[in-house]
Amino acid sequence: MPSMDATKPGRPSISVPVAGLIGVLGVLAALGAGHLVAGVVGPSASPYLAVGSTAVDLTPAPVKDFAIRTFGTADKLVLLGGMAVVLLLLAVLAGVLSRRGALPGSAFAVVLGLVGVAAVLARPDVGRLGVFAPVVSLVVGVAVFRLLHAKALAAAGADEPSPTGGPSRRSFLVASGAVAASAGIAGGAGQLLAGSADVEGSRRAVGDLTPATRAPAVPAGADFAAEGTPTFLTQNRDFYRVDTALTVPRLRAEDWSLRVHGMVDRELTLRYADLRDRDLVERTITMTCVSNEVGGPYVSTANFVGVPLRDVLMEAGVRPGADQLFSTSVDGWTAGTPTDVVLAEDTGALLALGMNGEPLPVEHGFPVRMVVPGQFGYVSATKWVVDLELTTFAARRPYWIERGWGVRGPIKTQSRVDSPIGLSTVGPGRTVVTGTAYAQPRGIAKVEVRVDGGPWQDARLSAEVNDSTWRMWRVELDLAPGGHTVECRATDKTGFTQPQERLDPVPDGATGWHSIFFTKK
Ligand SMILES: Nc1nc2c(c(=O)[nH]1)N[C@H]1C(S)=C(S)[C@@H](COP(=O)(O)O)O[C@H]1N2
Ligand SMILES: [Mo]
Repeated sequence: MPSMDATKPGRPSISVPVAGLIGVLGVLAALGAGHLVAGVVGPSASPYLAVGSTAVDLTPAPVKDFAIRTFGTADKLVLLGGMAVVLLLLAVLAGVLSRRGALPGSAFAVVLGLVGVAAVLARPDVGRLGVFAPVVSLVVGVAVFRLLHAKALAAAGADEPSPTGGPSRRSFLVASGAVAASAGIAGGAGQLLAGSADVEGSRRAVGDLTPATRAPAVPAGADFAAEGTPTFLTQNRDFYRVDTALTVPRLRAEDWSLRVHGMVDRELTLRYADLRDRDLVERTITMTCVSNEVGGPYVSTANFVGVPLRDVLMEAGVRPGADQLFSTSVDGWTAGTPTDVVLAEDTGALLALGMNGEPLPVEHGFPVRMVVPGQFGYVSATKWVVDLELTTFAARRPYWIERGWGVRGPIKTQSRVDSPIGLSTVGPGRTVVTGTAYAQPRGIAKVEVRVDGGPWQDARLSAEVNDSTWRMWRVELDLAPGGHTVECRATDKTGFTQPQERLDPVPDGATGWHSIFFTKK
């Protein structure tokens, strides 16, 4: 058995070029598979793109500015190209380190895969299914690397007659070719599936959405953020998000249009540029979700910039009897808003393009969404809106109404305790209790607090902004050491006080007093 003797001095080892090639093919297979799955579950789930986007996010501003100055609109290509070079070098290195055993390369493939998973999970614009892309990528990367490695090792160990002639060498070459071809095809297919729509590029190209009419500046003292309430304006990345989209609809501004039709005098079709070119108005609005439990988190505030929805409906000419404004999003979700609410001048409903100084984030409805102060989101806040039909409540039933929620969704007067946090322990001395109240569009007139079922006492309200926004409150209490329950209740400017009766969010919003229990040292 001469071959046994030949391999005696050491275990078989793969030649350097072949080892490097295996590393590269493993990475290509991983990327191709990930890109293909991303084509189905959402382009931003592609591990390569997600890592790239994360890199962009993490890049310090001066470097970003330099890149934009130097490479202009090619900055993204430069980044992706640079990533490719780094990745290939690492892949070659991992391959070469695996000349005898597959462990180093396998470990590299796992680490790379986990980086992809982390990057995809960190993307705000990836739907729940998105994580499949990097997971498939990881599995394929490891499997392909190990498969090719085993074949190459077999070929290296076999004493075969000619350099390319032996069956194990042929098997390796065939497998390598197949991997290279499949990776290319998978990546290309993923790209085709995702379409060539570059939504982030489109969003960046929008530029400044400077309003002709600015919202009054939020005064100092509009929140008690230092003492536990949210900040008055919610940063876009912290703004609550509720939608049915498994993957966020990706619609470029230049591809967007809005049809206004139904019971109107003349149909309108508006393009993004049509809205952009108008005098934009800015409004500070608190949005609220009907599915909030008492004390729940689905309430946030932003400066929205857009076109008054009322103006658009007036141009179309709403026919008498059209009591429902039926809006549809590009992904088919629908909402029905009372027409009289939208047409009332003081409502301030918007077709919003911007949010807190930037174009709408994709997950908050880019390019255009509706925002109707005073109405829960499910009856009014259609993101990615593409169709407005004037109709009647009798004629059409929107998405959540079909699923048992109320036809009408005015926001209910609510309040919650933000600090102390329930079940926490607070230190000695006076106890500061803060919280949030809202009753858009009526506005908050009063918030009362009581401890352990005692008498109600008035809380101090934060500086007022407008009646379509939330209002923070604060009290200082002298409490004995031990456990305490704090409750709050708000009264709106119509004189209506939030009722004690606990009702579920279904069908049209929860009621009841928020109460928290905490311990004082
Ligand atoms: N297209 C679409 N728009 C939608 C929804 C949705 O599921 N799809 N959800 C609505 C609901 S229930 C709420 S509360 C608000 C939330 O908006 P946000 O995610 O920007 O906070 O969007 C509304 N607009
Ligand atoms: Mo909602």
